[in-house]
Amino acid sequence: MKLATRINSFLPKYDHDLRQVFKQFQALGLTHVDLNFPEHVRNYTPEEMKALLAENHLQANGVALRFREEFINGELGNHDQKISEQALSLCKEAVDYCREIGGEVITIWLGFDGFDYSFQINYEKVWQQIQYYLGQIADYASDMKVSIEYKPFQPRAYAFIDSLGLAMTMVNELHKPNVGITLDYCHMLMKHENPAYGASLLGSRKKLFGVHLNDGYGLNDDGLMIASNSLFKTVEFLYYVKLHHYEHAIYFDTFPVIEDPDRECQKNIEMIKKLDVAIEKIGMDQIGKVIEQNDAVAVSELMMKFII
Ligand SMILES: [Mn+2]
Repeated sequence: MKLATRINSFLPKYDHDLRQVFKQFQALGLTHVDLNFPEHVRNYTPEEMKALLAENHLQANGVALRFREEFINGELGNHDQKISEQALSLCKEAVDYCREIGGEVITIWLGFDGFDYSFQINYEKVWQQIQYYLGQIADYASDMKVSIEYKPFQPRAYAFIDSLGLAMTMVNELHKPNVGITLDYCHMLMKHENPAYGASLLGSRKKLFGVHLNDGYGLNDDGLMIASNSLFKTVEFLYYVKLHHYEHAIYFDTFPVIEDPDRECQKNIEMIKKLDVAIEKIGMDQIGKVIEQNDAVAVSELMMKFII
């Protein structure tokens, strides 16, 4: 199992020093790293980063774009196309960096593309503009995967690509083999989506390019420890992730603020391994048979097997 976690959760404890953080990652048993671009890479050339990863027996899963203040009114879909061009340049730099450190996935979360008011944006124009730029990025990153991470809202009142449905529509209209979707478990709960449903549809279509695992209560991006609130939803989600042989890292997108990040991460690792063993013990085929019955009582019986 390829496992990664949120670097920002560790930085405050380790003097904001990636060297110390990666050492901890290795000690915890993590295998992969997702770097926020540009903030995590600012002080490291690709060669230095590659060496640092190798030193700690870690591999790059990929880089995740982080757009800051200059993009506050939109990134790829900004009304001012000069700003969108800057966003595109940043994405291309991220692609170059990712390639050089041996990463495979460019994750793009368009946090500022969205709207707060009625009549604020021209939806169709923004849709076409975002699609155009995503296409440009996909062509530039033709040897890599470009993955759209969606979130329903925050920081905007409405995100532009806010759901599995819209993300899939964008991917389908783009029709590029290297563009897919990252499912963030908490973001899905915020949209009242069932994470497993998304993993099933995307997995079947070979479009599941990223998994951000965490937990929450649905109203917020809570970033809780995995399986802490919705245990069975997590199990169902992992079942489909396994069923479709998801090949990239599972990234714990959790936000320990009060908790010690090492202990918190250790529990996430223990939990996912335990759940994996439990799924194997019951058996993928057996779970598949229960699904085929379409019987809620049989499902309840299955759930009890997980807690014995
Ligand atoms: Mn995420």
